Amino acid sequence: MIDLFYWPTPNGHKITLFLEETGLDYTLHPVDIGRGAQFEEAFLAISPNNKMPAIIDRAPADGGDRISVFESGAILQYLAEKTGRFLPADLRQRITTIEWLTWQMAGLGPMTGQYGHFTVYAPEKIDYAVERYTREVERLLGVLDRRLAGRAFIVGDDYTIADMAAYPWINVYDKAPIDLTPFAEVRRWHASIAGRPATQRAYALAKQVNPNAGQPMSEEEKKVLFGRR
Ligand SMILES: N[C@@H](CCC(=O)N[C@@H](CS)C(=O)NCC(=O)O)C(=O)O
Repeated sequence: MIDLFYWPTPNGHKITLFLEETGLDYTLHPVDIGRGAQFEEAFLAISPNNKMPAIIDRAPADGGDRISVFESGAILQYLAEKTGRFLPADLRQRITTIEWLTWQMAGLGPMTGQYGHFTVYAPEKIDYAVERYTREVERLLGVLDRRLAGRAFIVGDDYTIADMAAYPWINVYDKAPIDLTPFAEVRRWHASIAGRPATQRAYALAKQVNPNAGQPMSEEEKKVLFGRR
C-alpha cells in the first residue's frame, strides 16, 4: 500500500500516471499547497523541501520499516523498481530512461515552471525573464522533438517513467500557451499518452481533489506559494 501526498499539479500528475498504469494499491492524501499544508511538520518529516509529491511505502520490497520518498523523479524510479514496470531491465535502455528522467527533472520541469511564473504569475512583467524562459522552453521542446523522431516514446517502443515525467509539463499554462506547431513529434507523442485510459483516470483526480484546479490562483495562494507569507 502506497500513501501518496498529492495536489493536482504537473509534478503530482507524474505519480498518479504511474499508479494508475500499474494498478498499485494507493491512498491519496491531498496536500493543499495554496493553503500552506506543505509546511506542516508531519509533511516536512517526509518531504523536507516542503513540496509535494511524496510517498510512503508501508510494504517495501526488503520487508523492513516503511520508506518515504520525496522528489517526483526519485518516486518514479522507486515505484518502477518496486513493480518492475516502466523502467527497462536492459542496461542501455535503463540508463537512457534515467537520462531523460533527469533531463525532465533538471531542465524541462524547472524551465517550464519559471516560464509559467514570469508569464502568468509574476506581479510585474519583466520582458527579459519572459523571453529568456520562452526561448529555453522552446529549445527544450526542440530537443524532445528530435529525440521522438522515429520513436513511439522517449526511450523507444515502450512507455517509461521518462515519458510520465515529461508529459505533464507540455503546455501546462492555458493562459500562456506555447505554439506547438513546429513540434510535430511532441504533438503526436503527447496525443498518444493523453489517450491512454490510465492518463484519463489520473487527470480525472484533479477536479475531485481540487474543484478549483485550473482556475486562476488567488493573491493569498500566490503569497503562500511564492514565499511571500
Ligand atoms: N522537484 C520537485 C518539485 C516539486 C514541486 O515543485 N512541487 C510544487 C507543486 S508542482 C509544490 O509542492 N510547491 C509548494 C511550495 O513550493 O511551497 C519534484 O519534482 O518533486
